[in-house]
Amino acid sequence: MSKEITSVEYGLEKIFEGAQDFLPLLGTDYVEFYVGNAKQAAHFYKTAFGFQSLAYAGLETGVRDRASYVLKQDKIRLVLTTPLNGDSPINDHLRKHGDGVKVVALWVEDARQAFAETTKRGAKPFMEPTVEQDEFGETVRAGIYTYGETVHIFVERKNYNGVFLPGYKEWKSDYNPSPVGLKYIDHMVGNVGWGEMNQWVKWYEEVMGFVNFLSFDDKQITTDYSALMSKVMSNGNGRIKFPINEPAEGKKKSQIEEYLDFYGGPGVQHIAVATDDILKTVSEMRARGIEFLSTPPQAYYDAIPERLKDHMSKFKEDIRELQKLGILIDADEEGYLLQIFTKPVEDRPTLFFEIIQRMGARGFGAGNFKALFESIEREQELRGTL
Ligand code: TYF
Ligand code: FE
Repeated sequence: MSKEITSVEYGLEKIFEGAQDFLPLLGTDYVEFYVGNAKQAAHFYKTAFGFQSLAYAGLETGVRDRASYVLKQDKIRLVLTTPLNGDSPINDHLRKHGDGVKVVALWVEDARQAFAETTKRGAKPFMEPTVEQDEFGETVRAGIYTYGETVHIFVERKNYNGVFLPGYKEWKSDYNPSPVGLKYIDHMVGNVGWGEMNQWVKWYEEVMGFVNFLSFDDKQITTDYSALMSKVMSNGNGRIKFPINEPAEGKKKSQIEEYLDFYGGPGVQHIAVATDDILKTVSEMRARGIEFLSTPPQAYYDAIPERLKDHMSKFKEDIRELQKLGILIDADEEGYLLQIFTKPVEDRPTLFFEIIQRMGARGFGAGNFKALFESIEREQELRGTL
């Protein structure tokens, strides 16, 4: 993984002076999903999301209890893991949550130190510091629990030259659909239970040294039904951003409550991935079968020039093209952003993806919340969960 920092991240360094550096994070290392059938899930993420085959561990490589497929697209690495027998504890996770994110792995210089600093501050251990090695070198990993059964694993890969981690073999496939332009993970959002948002905000502050740099209360983001509150946590260099949502009381059932019911508790709600050509990325994904939330009404697009104001002169995209694909547009002081949300990618209405293109803006599309939540409510209506 390169240490390249985007201009967005440079700007954030000034804002996050308040963050503490007892846990320096270099970036997201990988995201691991527990799934019912990793072979088929890998095919889906290759075909529809344009990921490339990278590495594999399973029976053929001497691993007896699980199979893991590692996929890559630019800086993003996904690991899809499935249990190989009924005794595996991964089954308990699957029974409870269905397919979903188990591990948000963070790249560090020193995994032992990351584990020591965070557990000292109250983190519940998931995995003691563990050295793994093969002919390509050595890695150290250690893990802690965050919300629900989700974990953070700290990955120290010093001079490791293998394709992913020790124990994995290079996965060469004859089936290689082209990438769709996904570049890096912009943010990953967690849903937590009623009244639990502030304790997780405090946890990220105290245990991880993060800062709360943006908050959305229920008045800003309550439509007729889909009430929630959200606080965005960031590490000191701004590379890692974790918004945390909790349900709020609305006229009908909050989308966050729907998630909690079907996931069986707190977990990762969405993964936002950055592209620098959202028109191309989204048309590719649509052509490959990915379903996105419904397009907002004409009035939403009519209001765009007014919303963009001074940024309109810099605005390069054709609003009609964006509308055709259902892409949302928002602006803040620093620039604008383009974003769109998939429908959940499992049968349970749980995890979904966001595709985002930042044109200077550092926000999260607050101006789109109303249109977005109305689209989500239309889906909830169809599911009978409103
Ligand atoms: O990450 C965010 O905050 C935006 C907005 O259920 C958002 O992507 C917030 C809640 C939600 C979907 C999107
Ligand atoms: Fe988001």
